[in-house]
Amino acid sequence: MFYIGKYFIINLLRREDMSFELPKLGYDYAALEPYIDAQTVEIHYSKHHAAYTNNLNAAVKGTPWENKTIEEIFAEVSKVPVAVKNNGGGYFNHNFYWEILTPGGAKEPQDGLLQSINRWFGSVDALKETFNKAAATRFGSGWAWLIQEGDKLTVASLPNQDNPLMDNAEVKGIPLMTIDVWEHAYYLKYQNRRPDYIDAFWKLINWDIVAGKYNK
Ligand code: MN3
Repeated sequence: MFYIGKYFIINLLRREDMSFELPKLGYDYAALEPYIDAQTVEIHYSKHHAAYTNNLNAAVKGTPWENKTIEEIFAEVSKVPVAVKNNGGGYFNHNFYWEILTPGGAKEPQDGLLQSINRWFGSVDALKETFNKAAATRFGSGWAWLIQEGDKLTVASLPNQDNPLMDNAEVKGIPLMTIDVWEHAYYLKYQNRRPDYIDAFWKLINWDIVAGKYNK
């Protein structure tokens, strides 16, 4: 009985340690109103994001990737089963998306990040124009990204749940900012008006968090 009990407890701890967890939202579902409506946030987080997280845990179970971090999985994503890639991307990308948003908007980028934006795009407005175009013209489902490659900042859109940390991504680098342009991210409020959602997204960017990723 003792050994059975001990074994059971160890297994519970291992599962808890190794599973990917749905991170808590740092705000209420309604906190991004009026730019992103409460129902969209609730469904996006508690259904879509939760499903990617659960499906990722199921997909890595019993595989060589079960005990790896999501970044380690992305570094060799060309070798992993497609369910690990797609759900791993969905898990990471949504963690990232919720993290870089903040209720009520945020101040403009500052200091080193601002200097770098000015250097590579000319101005924050020019970055916005480039980023919005990438997001608006992504055909079908995907994400637009602000990416740091060494010293350089660049903007790209990637399909599906791909991201720039994946070893086989079309554009690689450190992700600084992202927008989800899958229809589930905006359709309830904006229907076919994806550009209006992208414009509204700029009212919610947490530039302090983006700067923290840049400074790394
Ligand atoms: Mn989504």
